[in-house]
Amino acid sequence: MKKNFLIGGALAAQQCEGAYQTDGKGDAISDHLTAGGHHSPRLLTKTIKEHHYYPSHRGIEFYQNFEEDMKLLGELGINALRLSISWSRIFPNGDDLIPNEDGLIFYDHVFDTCHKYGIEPIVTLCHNDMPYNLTEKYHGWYDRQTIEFYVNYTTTVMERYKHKVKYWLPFNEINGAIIEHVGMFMIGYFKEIQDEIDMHHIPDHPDIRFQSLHHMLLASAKTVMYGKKIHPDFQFGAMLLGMVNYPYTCHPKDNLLALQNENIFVDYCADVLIKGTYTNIATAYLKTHHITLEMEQDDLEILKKGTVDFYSFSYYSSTTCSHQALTDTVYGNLIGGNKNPYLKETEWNWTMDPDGLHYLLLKSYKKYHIPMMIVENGLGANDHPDENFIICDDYRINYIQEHLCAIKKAMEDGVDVMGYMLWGIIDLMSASTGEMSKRYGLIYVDLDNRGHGTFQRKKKKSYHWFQKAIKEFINTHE
Ligand code: BGP
Repeated sequence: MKKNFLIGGALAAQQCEGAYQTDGKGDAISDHLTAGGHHSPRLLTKTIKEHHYYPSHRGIEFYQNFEEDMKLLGELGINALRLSISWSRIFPNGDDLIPNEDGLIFYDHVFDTCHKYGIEPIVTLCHNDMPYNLTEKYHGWYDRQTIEFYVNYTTTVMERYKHKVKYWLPFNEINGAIIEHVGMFMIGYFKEIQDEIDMHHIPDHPDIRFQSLHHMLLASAKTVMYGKKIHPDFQFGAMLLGMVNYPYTCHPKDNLLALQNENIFVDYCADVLIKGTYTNIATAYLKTHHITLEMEQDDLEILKKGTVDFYSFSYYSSTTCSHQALTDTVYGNLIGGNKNPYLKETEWNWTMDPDGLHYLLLKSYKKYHIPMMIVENGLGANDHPDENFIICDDYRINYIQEHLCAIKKAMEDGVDVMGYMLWGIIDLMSASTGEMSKRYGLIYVDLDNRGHGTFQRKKKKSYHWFQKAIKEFINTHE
């Protein structure tokens, strides 16, 4: 392994910071999402309603506690931490001309604290969130003007933190925009919502989704282009929702379907971000679906110039697909599929498949030949502290161990892996359900699904295990 292998954790602003409307922060989409559950959807509400609970408003109070949290992460021995900047903390309305200095100061402190503990920040500029005002006034990413608002924001923060941050991810899971209905949430297009709606069932318009995605891809490319001018050492990553979608049987039609799914769901974006081009397969897909992208003259040139340096992705689980209608299904990260009889599932019905990670690394590296970074992976599980407040999360240890092992195997196969970030290294609320009980962390946070608790932090068994595992992983592979 290379000496500079990055190993650490990942967080997202809206799932941990809290501090709603504090120090000039504007409303973000996430602030309008109610708490849901495993089988009850989160609602997106146009206004903030008293009878609903909005978990992002307090998060885990990372905003107030980040120094204590970073100290725990420093002791853990990680050398990198992926976190996101809340766009609406910097530009409260999105279209403001001048940034909010208090917001900028907060992240100055966060990044300084990272460096104090020898932790390299990896910064997501937009983690499925945007200032709420942009959704009202511009229908999110559908309006081309949003590109300029975003670029104004990204250049502001890249200029401000150019001596503190080297690794940047312009968007989280940008290919989420390709998923029917969910993609409408990802692009922030809420025009038809009267009052409130299940966030995963916003009326779908493929033409609007793909046009908005084009704007996001352009915004990413422009950010890379300007970023390289701000500091030539900046490293930018594509950040994709990593999907392994096996054919359910060896029926040729299942195999073909799996390939077609992957071509569009993952490679449509990966090809633009990494190779700077819409491939024939992408344009043929648009044509068959009667979608015509509106482009300006230099759009394709911008995409070509603003390609990224590394391929990063989230990976939690795999699914299967069948050309026949099957009823036995599983959930997964934003998309589910057919159940795989060979694999076990988590309490939230996400399939556990470390071999899938090995497979994905091999396949994506062979396709793109740029360094790979796993920027999200982990197990969402209910933890049950005993009467002495001890948390024995062996299930989480097993999960992480098996996935680290899969990474090692991929590296032995020749894949250039540059880092591994454990999702939700400190317990935070779930993005899909808004629950606190779906915990990923090595550090427990005393908080329940309705926001009750002391917010006290406590190291779990997995914390102590990971502390050793990091050293072992780095030593055995140097
Ligand atoms: C990804 C998101 C993260 C995170 C993760 C786990 O899609 O980028 O923000 O939340 O999924 O999902 P969940 O929190 O729904 O368990």
